[in-house]
Amino acid sequence: MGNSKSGALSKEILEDLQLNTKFTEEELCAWYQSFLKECPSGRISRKEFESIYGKFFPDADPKAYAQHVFRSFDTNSDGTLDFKEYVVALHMTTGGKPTQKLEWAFSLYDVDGNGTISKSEVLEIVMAIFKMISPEDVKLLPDDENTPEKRAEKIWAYFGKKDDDKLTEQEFIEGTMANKDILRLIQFEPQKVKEKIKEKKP
Ligand SMILES: [Ca+2]
Ligand SMILES: [Ca+2]
Repeated sequence: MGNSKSGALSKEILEDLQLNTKFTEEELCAWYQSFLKECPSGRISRKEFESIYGKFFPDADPKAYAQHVFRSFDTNSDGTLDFKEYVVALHMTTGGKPTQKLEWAFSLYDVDGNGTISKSEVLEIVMAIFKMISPEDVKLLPDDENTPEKRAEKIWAYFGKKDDDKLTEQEFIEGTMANKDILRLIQFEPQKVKEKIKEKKP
């Protein structure tokens, strides 16, 4: 309650984060200080999040994808990211176990949050991903995955689902773990992005 400006992490949040992530108390405290410097309110709004994303992808249109990522991180659905949500998100997307990453990917693809993924939800996320792929890179994609529709179709076929079927979280995680192709198709290859960011640095 309004203690976000006190400059210290509450013991409760600290213990919770240490339990659920690999970060140490020192790391978390230092991180919290820089988080407060960037976000004095202690919360990141959707707009702020979008603009951070925009800086990383100046040549693309990451708005749609950023909105989906924001939704998947905003676990209490209050329209802002607090420090805890932010750290858990970073942990899941960067340092967590493969299953944690896939749990996060499931929540990303479950656009309406009803606990299952439909084919149209797959298409919606794939469309957002495509807005971030440069036209030159799209040209390099195999013929059966070079449009959002084809790519969504391919993902859905891998799971062996009919058009009106739904994917449960377990099916999604098991299927993705068992098939590297699905894993490649559902994600926005961050490796490529990292290489690009490196290239751009003088
Ligand atoms: Ca929130
Ligand atoms: Ca859903």
